[in-house]
Amino acid sequence: MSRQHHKSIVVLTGAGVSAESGISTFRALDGLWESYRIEDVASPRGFAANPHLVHRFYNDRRKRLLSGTVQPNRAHRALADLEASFRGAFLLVTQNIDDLHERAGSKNVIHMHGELLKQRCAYCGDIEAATPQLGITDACARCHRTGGIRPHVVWFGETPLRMEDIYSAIEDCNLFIAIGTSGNVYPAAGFVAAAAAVGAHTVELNLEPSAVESAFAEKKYGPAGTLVPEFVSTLQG
Ligand code: BJW
Repeated sequence: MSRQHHKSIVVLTGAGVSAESGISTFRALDGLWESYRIEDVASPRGFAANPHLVHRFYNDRRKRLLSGTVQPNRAHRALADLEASFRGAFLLVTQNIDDLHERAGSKNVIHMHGELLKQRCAYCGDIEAATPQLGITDACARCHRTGGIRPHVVWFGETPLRMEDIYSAIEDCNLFIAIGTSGNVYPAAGFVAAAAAVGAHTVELNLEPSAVESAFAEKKYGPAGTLVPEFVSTLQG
């Protein structure tokens, strides 16, 4: 399959694309949800009940992301190369809140579940670069109220970001590739069905079959750092 056959590509990435960079996934046996209960740290109710715990969860992840030990891997770089060499429309939708796609050179990126390096005021909606350690006494730079500063991430029950742009790109795409995502969380897990419905070729690249594996026309299993450069080279060949 050469890139000449594809006019528009949408790539969806999940935690698996960053696993080889040293960032924990969520649902692995040693994943984040083994140490934390999802509803405690990734829901508005959890934040209301224990903001200290939620701030600590995200502060620790932010510190690690900025520590220097976490760097983009071959999968991030291959996707940036694909975008740079592809002549059609290219959109990278990531569920990840890290900035590794941007550090690798990707340009047209939507962070549908938000960004760890940003903070948002729950009162006025102001979005700013995150301070290293968010806390409950932080004041908003715009409305000056305290207690409303939260990570700029999308928790369960909240609406993912830029959904109209995402669905519009999927409706126009003829190649949809999902990489390193378990297919457990919606609406992202439903994108493959939306892409298949418009006739796009659909590809799953993952360590193991996802929960929505049967919806994909083509699937390859192994580490993203190996699979993604291999697959990208088939598109560039
Ligand atoms: C490798 C690898 C390697 C490892 N190489 N691969 C009942 C039915 C259907 C839906 C619902 C329902 N009840 C409620 C819902 C909706 C709910 C939902 O989906 N719940 C499910 C649990 C059932 N969804 C929501 O609430 C969402 N909002 C919503 O639906 O709003 C309504 C709406 C929809 C559409 C339009 C408008 C409005 C919000 C979801 C928010 C998710 N938030 C989180 C946390 C915040 C960010 C953060 O803290 O980082 O986002 S949860 C967490 O899961 C995080 C991730 O982005 C997300 C997805 O996880 P991901 O990336 O798939 O990671 P894993 O760990 O699950 O999988 C990793 C994969 O990689 C595995 O398969 C490994 O094998 C693989 N892997 N190493 C390649 N080296």
